[in-house]
Amino acid sequence: MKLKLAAILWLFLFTAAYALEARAETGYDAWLRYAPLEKTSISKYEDFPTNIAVTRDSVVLQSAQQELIRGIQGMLGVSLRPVPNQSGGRAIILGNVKDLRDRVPGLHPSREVAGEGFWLKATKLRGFDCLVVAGGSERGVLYGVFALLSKIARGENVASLDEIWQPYAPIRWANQWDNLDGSIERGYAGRSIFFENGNVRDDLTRVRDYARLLASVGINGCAINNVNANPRALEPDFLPQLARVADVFRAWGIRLSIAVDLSSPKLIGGLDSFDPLDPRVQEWWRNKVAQFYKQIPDFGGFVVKADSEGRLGPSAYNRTPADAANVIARALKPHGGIVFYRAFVYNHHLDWRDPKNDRAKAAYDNFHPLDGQFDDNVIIQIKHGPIDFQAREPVSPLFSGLEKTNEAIELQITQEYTGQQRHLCFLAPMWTEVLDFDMHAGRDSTPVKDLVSGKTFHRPLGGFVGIVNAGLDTNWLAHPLAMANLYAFGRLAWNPDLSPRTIAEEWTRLTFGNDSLVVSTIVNMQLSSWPVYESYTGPLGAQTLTDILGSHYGPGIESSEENGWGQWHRADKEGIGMDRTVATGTGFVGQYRPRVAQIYESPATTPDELLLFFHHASYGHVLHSGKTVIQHIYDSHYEGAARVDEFVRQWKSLKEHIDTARYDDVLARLEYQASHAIVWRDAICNYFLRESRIADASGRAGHFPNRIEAEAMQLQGYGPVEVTPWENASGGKAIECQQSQGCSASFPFTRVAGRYALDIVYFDQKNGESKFRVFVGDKLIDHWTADDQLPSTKIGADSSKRHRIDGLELHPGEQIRIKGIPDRDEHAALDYVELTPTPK
Ligand code: GCW
Repeated sequence: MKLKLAAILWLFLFTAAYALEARAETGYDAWLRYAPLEKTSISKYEDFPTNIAVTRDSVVLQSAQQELIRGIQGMLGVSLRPVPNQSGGRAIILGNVKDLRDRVPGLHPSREVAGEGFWLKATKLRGFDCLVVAGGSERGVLYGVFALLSKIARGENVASLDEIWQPYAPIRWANQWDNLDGSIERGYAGRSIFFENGNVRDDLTRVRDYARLLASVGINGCAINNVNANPRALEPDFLPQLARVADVFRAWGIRLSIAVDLSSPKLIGGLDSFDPLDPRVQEWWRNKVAQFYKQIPDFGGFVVKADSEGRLGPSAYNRTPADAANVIARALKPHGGIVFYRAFVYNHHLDWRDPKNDRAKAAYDNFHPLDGQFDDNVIIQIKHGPIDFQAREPVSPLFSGLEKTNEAIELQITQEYTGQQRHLCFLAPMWTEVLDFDMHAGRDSTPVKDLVSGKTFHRPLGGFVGIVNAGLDTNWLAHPLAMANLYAFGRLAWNPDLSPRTIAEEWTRLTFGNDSLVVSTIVNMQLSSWPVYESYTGPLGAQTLTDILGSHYGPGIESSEENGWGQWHRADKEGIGMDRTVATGTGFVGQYRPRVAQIYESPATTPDELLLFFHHASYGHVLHSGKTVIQHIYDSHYEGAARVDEFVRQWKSLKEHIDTARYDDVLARLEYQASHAIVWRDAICNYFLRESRIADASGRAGHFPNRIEAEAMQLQGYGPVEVTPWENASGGKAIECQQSQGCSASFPFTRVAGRYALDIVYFDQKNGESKFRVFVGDKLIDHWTADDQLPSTKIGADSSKRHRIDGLELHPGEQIRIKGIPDRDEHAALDYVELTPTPK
């Protein structure tokens, strides 16, 4: 059949399909949906090749070929016909550059296509319009195929393609923090796709599809277990199980790696020591590694977390991280393996009373003195900031503290401190800020991206590691919009010069289609989401003011203080922030190169958003913005919460433009986020109002005219309880029901007659499913079950939730009654209600 005719037929079918909304969108396919192209785009591909040829047979090239067939079938409705290469006709030809050069005379890229790079070239071969996907290697071909498919999905013209792309850095790795029992540390999207009950899962379908997703954005390696490593991962009987994962990964060009416990020689190896300088220990690692490569010839290597958060390390024998890293590196070297040694080494029993102590200094203090002592197949894996993935941190000074050592930047895709995939927080803007930051480590500019990729100091290895923690949830990361972070990580690791806007736009088009309203709305939401999240959770570089000792989720302002963990902000009655200057503080600023240190040493030159990271400022201190610190805290929290409401409105404008399943899912999440942003806002504003005793110039903080506290209602069965910390519930109190038949809280409506939104703020713990019913007079107007899995078994900010009843017609004198029925350890607790007139 002529393609033009086929195209017309497909056009017809697509329109019909769209009308019926035939595609079930679960999010499983993420950005690789290959949905039928929109009418406006499909005509661009009328002359698209119908044949496909591959220069040689290999598992990676087979994946590339199958992917192309699948994608073109989905988007253009054309079944590409596999043909032997050189057979003529309009074909897509896949192969590595060398093979193609031999077979297709006259095919010369304008510059070298090396390693994992690729060349996409539209050209005439034997008189036929062809598309060549040429890779510097088989992986390069695979990446080229994904790039080509992405262009088509986004409706780009491919008729005159001639593009060469090279990855910025060789290391583009994902890390998963999966435990062998199937749980995931800081995982927010279900259980492990790799492990269950101490073993690798039997069914590795999800692993295959995950590998495909990773490969599609150029990720070439993955460590699959928690860095808090279970030594069992090194047991001989576990190895064949790991080999099964490696087999699945291999087809997508992903190298497998695992995290190891440095004390394994002692824990499982039968030795009485794990001293890296003990020859028996060295021998143990050599043998262990040799066993690995027997079963997994392309094994990637090991990730090491040692002397950190209770993990044993070389300090047990007075040895250095270099001693420890090198013993493993030397075992791996003959096989081509790598050690990722994490720089996240710090003392979590720091004395908080000593104003000179500073956790931020740890990575540099531990690793800078060892520069030059690490073997060439060791990479120091450095978290992007000196503390721990906060809503805002400066860049780690260690990036410019190593010149003769390979390094990689560790970015966190799993949103541990940035809303745990319940809040929208697109991290590409944060990451590009970090990657573009000039560390002034040489005569010319030395942005972080050049330091980590090895360009600045000509290192053989280096690049990017992203902590993902994808799970068994159908859509991988729970929040449908959170997948943009995984996509962005891969794209930035490939090309950190891409702008967050470009990345967000690519992702949105691939994930939701090319409808311009959808694209512009989602891109704008994504791009503002990090500043918005920051504005209600972590002002002016004070870091995420969250519960440091528990969930790392809701507010927990004092939890970081007076303990050894060192995430201190030092708020008191006069001011807030840590003095990290050389002159009067901890001296952390001195770890930066002089031109950077100069910026941070003085509040006058420190940017507002990092002021409290570097300086202790009084509440009355005037920022560059012209506001005082305290007024900034009030304003940013009120503005931030209002901006989340704006997200809800923006999203609602897409109702007719997005499939129902994803539309509803995101809407529910945004509405929840809007309510949780208020919990954050109130906790932080009320806390600092009490501390500073300085009123909010706009009169908002501490005043809630539409609010009725639950403890002030007429209670039947319910009793008041104190909430700790006090600022995490309205008025510091809530009410709980201890009787199984249920309790009631009522209040009379006393305002003018009209339509109102009634917000009921209650607590939804994960250890029970209480039921709520709302009556006006005797009439039941709404009911629901508190069955969410928020990260808490107690009442407080983490479990706070809002149920909204909209457009409620109310008259003075009417009695509103909320009935709560407890379940197990959840006591149907209520915080307050708020009545807001509904605009006509
Ligand atoms: O941010 C902290 C997390 C830990 C994590 C640790 C690390 C895997 O709270 O859960 O442990 O960082 O990066 O090692």
